Amino acid sequence: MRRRGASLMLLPLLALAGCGGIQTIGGREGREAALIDDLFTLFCIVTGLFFAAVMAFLFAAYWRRGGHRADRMPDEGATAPRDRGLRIALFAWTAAVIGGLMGLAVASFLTDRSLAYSTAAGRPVVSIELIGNQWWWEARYHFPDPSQNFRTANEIHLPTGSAAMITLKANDVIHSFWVPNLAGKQDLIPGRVTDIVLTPTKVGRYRAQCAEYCGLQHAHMALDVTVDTPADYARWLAAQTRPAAAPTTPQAIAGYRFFMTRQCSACHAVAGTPAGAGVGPDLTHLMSRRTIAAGTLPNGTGPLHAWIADPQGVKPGANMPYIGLDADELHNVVAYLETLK
Ligand code: HEC
Ligand SMILES: [Cu+2]
Repeated sequence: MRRRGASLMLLPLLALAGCGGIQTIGGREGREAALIDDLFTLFCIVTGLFFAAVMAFLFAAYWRRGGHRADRMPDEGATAPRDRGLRIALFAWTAAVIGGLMGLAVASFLTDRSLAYSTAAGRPVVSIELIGNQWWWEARYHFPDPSQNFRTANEIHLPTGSAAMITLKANDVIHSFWVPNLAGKQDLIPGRVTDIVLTPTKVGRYRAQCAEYCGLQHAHMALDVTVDTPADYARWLAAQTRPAAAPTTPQAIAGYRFFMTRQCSACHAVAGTPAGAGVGPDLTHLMSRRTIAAGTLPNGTGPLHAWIADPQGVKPGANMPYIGLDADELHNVVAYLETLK
């Protein structure tokens, strides 16, 4: 029994172990997340106080009745003089409950206004169209000068201190965009356009997860979110806007030929080449991403071989088919992909 008690006491610690890190509720690395976190704290304090008061009254009543001697009937004559005090206490309690609930309602309303304010007045500097697909994310960066627009996949970069307007669309089924460290959730609904504003305040790397069950590989639909200083962000933008450099080694050139003449270019785009399809992720700057297949594998030579040799083995059900390259073709294609810096 002592042992059981000790392990029970460890439970809350275990629950707390989930706090902190790149994907955590209660994170305060964005203006919106901090607003929601403040509201949550207020709710915990107010409801906690009421809970404590109810428990205190309960124990006081039990104690006054004489504890376990519940069979002792109350003496009606003896309690009568206390009625007045009891009535006042009941009125006070009712007033406190109404006041508490109204306070929480007003606080929720103000937080909501504040979140909406960031949409209206934040004058978003960054404009991203994020499209949910089974089971990967397409990101389209939009600029006042459309010649600077570019696409990437399964990752976004944001600068600190600016509001980013994320426009959300779904290509197939409902998905949900959720970077808990930065803001609340927003659904992506086929045929509708929704949006959410993120105003990151702290440089770092965060993980977004599709938060609406969307089929077989729902759990492997992550988005890598990097918050940069404005200078780093500008550097990243400049690199992303450039088209892909032409391959130079014989192996990479052979891989390029395979890519452009076989199935790959029917589904993928590489800016600056004839490949312009949008069925799968844009690969123009594939090697600048930390993961492939929406967070399923880390990016690198080995995982790329594994993925292209057998995408269905890595992510069963994914919309990239088994192609059946021979060993040379596989090495060549990966050599080409590795030039896409
Ligand atoms: C029928 C369409 C289709 C074909 C053909 C296809 N792909 Fe894909 N590819 C996809 C889809 C869809 C994904 C995203 C899968 C996911 O993450 O669920 C993908 C993902 C990838 C990724 C990971 C990209 C990232 O950022 O996560 C790479 C690399 C890739 N494909 C390379 C290739 C190569 C090389 C070929 C040719 C040998 C090829 N693909 C053929 C549809 C296709
Ligand atoms: Cu999804």
